[in-house]
Amino acid sequence: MFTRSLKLAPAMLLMLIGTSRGDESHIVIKDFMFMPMAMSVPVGSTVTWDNEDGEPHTVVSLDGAFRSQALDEKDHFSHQFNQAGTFKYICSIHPKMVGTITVTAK
Ligand SMILES: [Cu+2]
Repeated sequence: MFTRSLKLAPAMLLMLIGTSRGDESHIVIKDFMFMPMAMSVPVGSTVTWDNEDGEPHTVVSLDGAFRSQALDEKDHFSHQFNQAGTFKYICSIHPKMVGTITVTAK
């Protein structure tokens, strides 16, 4: 029994790290794409978009929940999601760039 709990300890530690990282998620903008295009986060999470592209992009929610300024290369934009739901967004400069954030109740 004792040996088994020792083996479980590292796995539990990884789970704790995974949980704390879950409160802040990153989406990379590169090659005219949001990566990942679809992301699911728990209520209260902050999502940060990092523009790693050599082009300006924006992050604009279709229902008006959030809207960034034009992000130059290395700029970023964050939004905290305090309501459950599905939030579709686009880059207003390149409307073919689309993404979805699904916010799940805790
Ligand atoms: Cu764009």
